[in-house]
Amino acid sequence: MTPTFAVLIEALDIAPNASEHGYAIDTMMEMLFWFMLLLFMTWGSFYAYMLVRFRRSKQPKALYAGAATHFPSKVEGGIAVFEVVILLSFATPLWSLRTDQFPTGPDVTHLRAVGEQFLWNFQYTGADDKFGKRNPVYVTAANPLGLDKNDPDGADDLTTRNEMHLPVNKPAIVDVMSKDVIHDFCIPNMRSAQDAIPGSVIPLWFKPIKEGTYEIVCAQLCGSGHSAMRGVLVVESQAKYDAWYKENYNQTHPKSKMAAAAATGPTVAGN
Ligand SMILES: [Cu+2]
Repeated sequence: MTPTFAVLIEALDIAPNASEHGYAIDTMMEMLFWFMLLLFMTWGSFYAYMLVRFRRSKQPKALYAGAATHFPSKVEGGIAVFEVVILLSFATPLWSLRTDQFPTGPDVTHLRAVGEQFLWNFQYTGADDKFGKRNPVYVTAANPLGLDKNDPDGADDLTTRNEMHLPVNKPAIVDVMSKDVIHDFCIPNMRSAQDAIPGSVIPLWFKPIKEGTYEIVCAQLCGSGHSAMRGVLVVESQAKYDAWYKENYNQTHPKSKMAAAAATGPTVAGN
């Protein structure tokens, strides 16, 4: 397991990390926290020292000439350089690792998360790793994503509402989208969040490393039902995941319905 230096975050057990990259994020967050505490204490002590050092009885008359040396400006310059180094050598490479280098291969689960006031729709690609086409004209209460039921790429797709499952220890790519307003697909335990912006498809990826049930929330104020916009992520063994997929697939693709659709020619099934 990846080592973590996030002592405080681990000890407080708030939204325990369950993703592979989460320890790096926790470590960075906590490092910054301790660094800020150090800065606060340093500047706080400096302030207290100044109050005592320049108290009225010792320094009755103010000096109007200002600083006599360039030392403070050099310190400020040094801090600015240090911050640029932090940004370019730590933050930017970590960001590029998350946004440019996506996992590939047969182990990857690929799905869409489509925000809607006020729930999350999910669409899994199935074995062919291809999403079935969507078209707004097919959107109905029974087909909220507007899937084109005649598209062969979509034949093995599974759609769910507010329920997402993933096999443990395998990477997942989630294409985050929205049907209406700006939402934010956020799974605190996976240390993952991404704005869902109408008209955009923005992928994020993570690798769950602990089995369990985790909360999916909307992290952008998106309307009156925003706080109710919650889903669950179930991370389980590959066998359990496969069984869940099959069971839900059979429920949403009843054989009789498919046969009827095939017999009557191209119609929009599921209306
Ligand atoms: Cu929302």
